[in-house]
Amino acid sequence: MWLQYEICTVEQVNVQYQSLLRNVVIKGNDPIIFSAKDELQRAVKGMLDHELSWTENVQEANFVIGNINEVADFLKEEQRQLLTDLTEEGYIVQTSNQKTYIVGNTDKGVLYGVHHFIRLMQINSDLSQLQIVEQPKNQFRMINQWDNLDGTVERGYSGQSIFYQNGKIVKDKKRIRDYARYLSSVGINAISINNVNVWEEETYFITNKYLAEIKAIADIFSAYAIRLYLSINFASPMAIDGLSTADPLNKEVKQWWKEKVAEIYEYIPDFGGFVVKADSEHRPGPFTYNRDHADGANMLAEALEPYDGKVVWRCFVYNCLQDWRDRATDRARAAYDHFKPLDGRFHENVLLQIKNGPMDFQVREPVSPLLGAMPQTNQLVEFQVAQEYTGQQIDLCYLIPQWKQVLDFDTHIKGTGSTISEIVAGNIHAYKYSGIAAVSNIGDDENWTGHTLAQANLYGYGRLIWDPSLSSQEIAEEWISQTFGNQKEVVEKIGSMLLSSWTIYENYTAPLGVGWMVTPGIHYGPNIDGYEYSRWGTYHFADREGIGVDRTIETGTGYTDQYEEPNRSIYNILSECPDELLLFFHHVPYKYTLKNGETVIQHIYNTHFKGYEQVEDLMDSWNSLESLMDNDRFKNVQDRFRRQKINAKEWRDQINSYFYRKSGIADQYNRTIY
Ligand code: GCW
Repeated sequence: MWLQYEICTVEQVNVQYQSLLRNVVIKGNDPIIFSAKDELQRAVKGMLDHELSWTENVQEANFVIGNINEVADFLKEEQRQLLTDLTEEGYIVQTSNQKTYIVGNTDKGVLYGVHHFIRLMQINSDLSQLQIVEQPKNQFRMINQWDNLDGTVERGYSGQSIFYQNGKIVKDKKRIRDYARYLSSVGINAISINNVNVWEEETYFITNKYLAEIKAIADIFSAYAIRLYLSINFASPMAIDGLSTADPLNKEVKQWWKEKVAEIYEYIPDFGGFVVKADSEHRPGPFTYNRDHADGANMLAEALEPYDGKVVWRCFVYNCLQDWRDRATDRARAAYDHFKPLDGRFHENVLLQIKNGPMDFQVREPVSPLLGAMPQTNQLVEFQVAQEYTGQQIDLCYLIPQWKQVLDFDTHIKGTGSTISEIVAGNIHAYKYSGIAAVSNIGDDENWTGHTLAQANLYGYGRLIWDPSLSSQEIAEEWISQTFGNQKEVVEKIGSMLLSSWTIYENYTAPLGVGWMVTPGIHYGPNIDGYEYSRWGTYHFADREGIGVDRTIETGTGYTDQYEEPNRSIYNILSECPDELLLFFHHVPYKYTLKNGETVIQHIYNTHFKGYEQVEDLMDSWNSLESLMDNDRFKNVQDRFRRQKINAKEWRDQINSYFYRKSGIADQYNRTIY
C-alpha cells in the first residue's frame, strides 16, 4: 500500500534528505516510540537506502525526536508555546538552528509527526525549512472491522479476514501489525476487531477463552497508538452464563457486566470499550425487555466508566420486517424517531454512531438528520469504506468527495455554520467525546483491498478525518505519489480517474438519489425491483406515471420535517429540491423537468449512456499507464475495469429498458434501448 518505499531518484532531494538525517536522536522508551523509530528506519532504508545512525546525545544530533517532556530543554520558547496550544495528539515538525525537530505533546504525537515527515519524504517535498504545527480535528478516528471468527468478512471484498481463520484467531500476526502501521500512518486511533453482528462463538470474545489472544492483538495496536474495541452481543449474560434475562435494568445483569468488564481490563488495561448493534436486523437489544436504548447503553457505560471505557452504540435501528403495502412507515425516519427523544439520557461515556445517511450507505443520500440533533449526546458519524453499495471494489469509486459533502453539509442546527464537520469535531454542542468511524475495506488479498485503487479510500478516510479541510484532490495526489511514485503523468491520470469515479458510478446506477435497485442479498449489480416488494423498507415506487418516494410533510412520510430550516423547506418543496436528491424526497412524473433542464426520463437515459462511456474512458486512461508501473498492479486494475464495464453495461441496459417499458417515452436521441 502507501508505505512501500521507492528509492528517491531525484538527486538534489536525495542529498538533502541524507544530510538532514545524519545524526538522529529519539527519546523515550514507550512501545509507541519504538514504533516511530522503526517507521523512520524503514522509510530511510527504503527511500535513501541507508541504515539510520542513531545517537543518544541530543546536543550532537541534527535531528531530534521526542515528546515535550523529553526534549523541552532543547526547544525555543515559541516552540514550547506552540505545543502547549495543541491537544495530546498534536505535534510540531520544525527546522530551527539547522536541526530538525519532531516533537509531540505525547508519544502519540511523536508517532504522528514521524509519519508526517515520512509522507513528506515520499512526495519529495523540500524539508529544509519546516514549520509544521498539527493536530487532528476529530477526537475519535475509528475503524470497524466486520470480520467473523470463521474467517469471512461481512461485506468484505478483499478476500478473507487478516484477524481470523477457520474459527480461530490467527497465530501469525504479521499482517495485523502491518495493518496497524497503515492505520496509524493516516491517524486512526481506535479499532473494533469483530463484526457488529456478533454471532455465537464471537460472543465469547469477552471471556477467558479468547481474551489472552485478543490482548496480543491489542498490544500490537496500542504500540501504534490505536485502542482496541470489541463488538459485543447484548444478550451475552444469557449466552455465556445462562442468566435468564439480559434486561439492562436487572440487578444481576448489571452485576454480570461489571464483573465482565473488570475481567477484560485485567487482560487489556487500555481496552477501548464496546461497539454495540442492538435491536437492529434481528440482533438482541433492550426492546425485548420493554427498555429503551438509553437503558441499554447506560448499563454498559456504568460498567466501563471506572476504566475510562466507552460505549459506541449504533443507531442503525429500523423495522426490517416492514410490509411494502404500508406507505406510512419510512425507514429513513427510523434513527431520528428512535434516538432523538432520548437526548440527555445517555451517560457521558456513550457515543452514538450514526450512519452518514438515513438509509444505508447508498451512492447518494441526504445527510442523516439525527447528526447534530442531540445537543446532549456524544455522536460519531459512520462512513463505509467498504464499497458495499458503491461497486464492491470491482468498480472504481473514490469516496472522499462523498464524505466531504457529508462533512460540509450545514445542518443549521445552531445557526449557519453548524456543519457535520464541526458537529462531530465537538465544536457545535459541548460533546465530551465525538468523531468519526468507518467500516474497513481490507482483507487478506495481497493488495489488501481487492482493487488496488480502493486503497485510496482507506488512506483518504484517515487523512480526511484528521484534517477535513484537505481537498479530495490533495488527498488523491498524496496517495498516488506514495503508492505509485511521483511521475507527473501517473499522478495526473490516476488523480482524474479517482476524482470522476463517484459521479461515473452514480451515472450508471440508481438515479437521482432513489437508491437501491441492487441484487438483493449480495448488493452488486442491478435488480431494479429486487427490493420493491420486500420487507426492508427500500422502495422506489416506479409506475407508468413516475417514480420516487414522497417524503414531504403534506402528502408523504413527513421525513423532511426532521431537518432544520432552511433544509426542511429545501427538501420539502419540490421546486427547491436539488436534482441529485429529487427522487429521495419526491414522487414525480417522468416528464418532470429538472433544474438542469432535462426531464427525469431523459436524464435517466442520458446519465446511463454516459456512465457506460465514461467507464470506457477510465479503461483507456488506465491502459495508457501500462509502461509506467509494475505489471501486477497494472493487471489488477485492468481486470477490475473489465468487470466494471460488464457491470456498467448491465446497469445501463436494465435501467434504460425498465424505464422505457414503464413510461413508454422514447429516448430523444434514439439510442438503443432493449
Ligand atoms: O447494510 C447493512 C449491511 C449488513 C450490515 C448492516 C449494519 C453488519 O448489508 O451487512 O451488517 O448494514 O450496518 O449493521
